[in-house]
Amino acid sequence: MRIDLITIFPEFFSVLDVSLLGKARQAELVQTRVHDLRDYAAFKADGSPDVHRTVDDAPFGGGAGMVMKPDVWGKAIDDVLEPGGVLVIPSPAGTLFTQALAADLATAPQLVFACGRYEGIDARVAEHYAAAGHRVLEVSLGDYVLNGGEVAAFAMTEAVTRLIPGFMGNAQSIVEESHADGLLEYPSYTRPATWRGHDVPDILLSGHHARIEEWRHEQQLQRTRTRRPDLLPPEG
Ligand code: 6GU
Repeated sequence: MRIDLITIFPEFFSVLDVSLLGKARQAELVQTRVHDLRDYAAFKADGSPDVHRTVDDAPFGGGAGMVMKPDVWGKAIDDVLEPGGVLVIPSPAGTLFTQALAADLATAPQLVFACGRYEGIDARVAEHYAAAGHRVLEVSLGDYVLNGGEVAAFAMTEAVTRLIPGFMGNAQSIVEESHADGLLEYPSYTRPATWRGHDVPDILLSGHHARIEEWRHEQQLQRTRTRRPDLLPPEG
């Protein structure tokens, strides 16, 4: 898989080297490339030089903040988006990013993350690449606001790349982890069996594997009921 990240803050993605992603890159399962959006802002839409390398402008219709220019984004995306590539636009106004979407994106040949500031990229950019036959997704991490798409793109990159077959050492840990089965993960314990007066639940020391599995499933349900009832099917 190839992942392209387009941003006005390319330094942001230097952490790609030190995260888990480093292993996948060594194994050549994923190739990441970071592009500076301002490299595509050397000329204005009319072809004249832009010494300021402007990437945004005031919104039509008025209002607060600035909107990122479609001509600059168009040049950048034209340069990196390949046939079959998925264009992902992180946005607090997008649909929710889920484990199911991460698993879906893990099978794509290319992901291009267009990281804009939170006021957004001119809406015609998404429209244009969808009309050109690309899969275009505007995706949000959750119900809170970040300054820009970079942190969100990084989170999505990590969620997707760890699902690429061959990336994780232990495939079973993917099957068992939170959200894979729609429930939160059960609590985990290791030695010592007593720590600062807190004991590990007896059942885990019993050696009864079937009962341990049953207990863990009950813990998953209990946790999900109290912490994330929205994940459970409606009662009745
Ligand atoms: Cl994808 N972008 C921004 N700017 N804020 C967010 C987000 C994305 N997801 C949650 N908050």
